[in-house]
Amino acid sequence: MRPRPDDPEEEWFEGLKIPARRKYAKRPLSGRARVLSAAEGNAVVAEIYPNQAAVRPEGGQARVLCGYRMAALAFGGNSRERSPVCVGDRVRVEAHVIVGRCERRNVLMRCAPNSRNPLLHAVAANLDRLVVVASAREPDFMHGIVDRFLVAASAQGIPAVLCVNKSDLLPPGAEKPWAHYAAAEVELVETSALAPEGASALRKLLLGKAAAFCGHSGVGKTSLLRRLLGDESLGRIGEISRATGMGKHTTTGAVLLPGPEGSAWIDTPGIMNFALVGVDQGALLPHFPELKAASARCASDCLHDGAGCALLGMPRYGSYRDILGSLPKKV
Ligand SMILES: Nc1nc2c(ncn2[C@@H]2O[C@H](COP(=O)(O)OP(=O)(O)O)[C@@H](O)[C@H]2O)c(=O)[nH]1
Ligand SMILES: [Mg+2]
Ligand SMILES: [Zn+2]
Repeated sequence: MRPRPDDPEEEWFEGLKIPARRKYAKRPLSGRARVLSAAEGNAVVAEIYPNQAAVRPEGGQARVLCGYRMAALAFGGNSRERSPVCVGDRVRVEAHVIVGRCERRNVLMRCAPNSRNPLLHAVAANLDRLVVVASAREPDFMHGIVDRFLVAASAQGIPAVLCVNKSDLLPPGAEKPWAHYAAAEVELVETSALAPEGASALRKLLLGKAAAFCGHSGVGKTSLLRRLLGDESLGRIGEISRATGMGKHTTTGAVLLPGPEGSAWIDTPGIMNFALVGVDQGALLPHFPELKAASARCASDCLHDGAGCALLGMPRYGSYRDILGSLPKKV
């Protein structure tokens, strides 16, 4: 089966080789399917294909292609997820079949748009850091998707790094509309994937950690990973405008790339719109820590929507209001 582009908001690439589906031995289902404990896992999912996944067995660097045993995974997983496992998932593999998924420490989840039945899309699981990548120029810094990723990270308890890339394109003395993120309990780094040492501060933050790189297309996620890993052949760069239609060999998914000192760095395709899952209106404010702190100065019945509110005029207030308007009252 070829991948079906049911999500046109993602990048699509031509020319990618999807491995031919191999035959998997049918093995009887032993015991009741359940979510496994971390100790029962023996591999980590590196990439998802239709009906298959590439995994990295514990301690090894090699990728192994596996099938799923759906019956085993369906019980433990959420039936609304568009694939039974995601990149970063710890799994149990037996004879080239994923027979179980371990509990997740955390998961970056979004609602996949444009499906007749909205599906949950687990982008990556078990992260030590979420690297939210934006660019200083080309495209100009945009806070909308940055704040959505920061909320998703905060809601899952994943420490976030805001990486503003393409710093080489910023004229000296230019205004930095991201400077205020230092107050938002976010680690802030400026990088240039083009300069030899342009990503060294980021590298220090991520060494030995599991980290997913997220953000709009074209901000330089793949270029940064090439720089960090010293591998110029990795991934696909700058193919944003060549998005193609149906029927091509394409992939949409995240890819786990093993790095130095046990680092597991995950490249993700650009997502135009990151729809939050599992956060309702009442739970949003704490995910904007600097707004939450300022709200102590509001009247106790303040709805943070107009005159007299202490949050008015703060840098991320507009962003907070935008996201609030997109969330359900209760989940
Ligand atoms: N000037 C400059 N260009 C960059 C930088 N990083 C990436 N690019 C360019 O931006 C384009 C998109 O990069 P890519 O890594 O594919 O972005 P991704 O979609 O986020 O993975 C490519 O043409 C890159 O060469 C940077 O730090 N500075
Ligand atoms: Mg990329
Ligand atoms: Zn208020």
